[in-house]
Amino acid sequence: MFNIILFGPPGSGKGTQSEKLVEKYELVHLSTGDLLRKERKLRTPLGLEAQQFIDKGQLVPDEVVIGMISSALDENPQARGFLFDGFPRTVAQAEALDKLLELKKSEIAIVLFLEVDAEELIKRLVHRGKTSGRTDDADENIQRKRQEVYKNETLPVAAHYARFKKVVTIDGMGSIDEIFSRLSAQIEKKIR
Ligand code: B4P
Repeated sequence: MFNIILFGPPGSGKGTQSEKLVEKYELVHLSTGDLLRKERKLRTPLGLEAQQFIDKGQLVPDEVVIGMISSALDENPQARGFLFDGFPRTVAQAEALDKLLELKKSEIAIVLFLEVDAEELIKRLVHRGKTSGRTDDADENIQRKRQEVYKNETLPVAAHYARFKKVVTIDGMGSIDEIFSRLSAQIEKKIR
């Protein structure tokens, strides 16, 4: 299996680039943000609980997202590999993921870290908020809170994988196609 983590702050383009990468490399796309929004739409107890955190710009509790990822891995036994988008977002999630993959005799091959200027992130999210209908996009204060949560809780995940020399930093400024080429070039170096 070839497993990738697409890492970066909220609005860095993880969802946008993931859609293109999973198609090109035939990977299973696992986005915890998408999975949580699906639960909310179905009004499941998990979805309703998660929404309270998402609306405040906070992270959903680790046990909820780890459980979701564990089930998704089991549901795709034939996968050639997984692209993790927006997960792991805490060191506890990263450690849980490493263990789940180890049980499947696999591991993370590469962590692609999208770097984008702080003001550009807010600009993109404000823009997305005009059409997405997402409650966490609606308000600039919530977006600033999400960037703060990212720095405090999510950034240490990069340090976790840097210890294993798995992190590659990618310039996330520019057109969607330019960034896609940069990501693809790094993946191809790893595949060969
Ligand atoms: P996510 O759904 O993961 O979303 P995101 O971080 O907001 O955005 P992403 O980086 O994917 O940006 P996108 O491509 O859309 O998280 C939502 C919430 O769910 C979290 O805040 C949290 O509460 C919860 N959650 C999710 N996973 C969790 C976990 N593991 N643990 C705990 N809680 C969790 O791009 C953004 C915008 O920019 C789009 O409008 C796009 O069109 C635009 N864009 C993209 N690339 C561009 C480019 N190159 N130039 C200009 N615009 C661009």
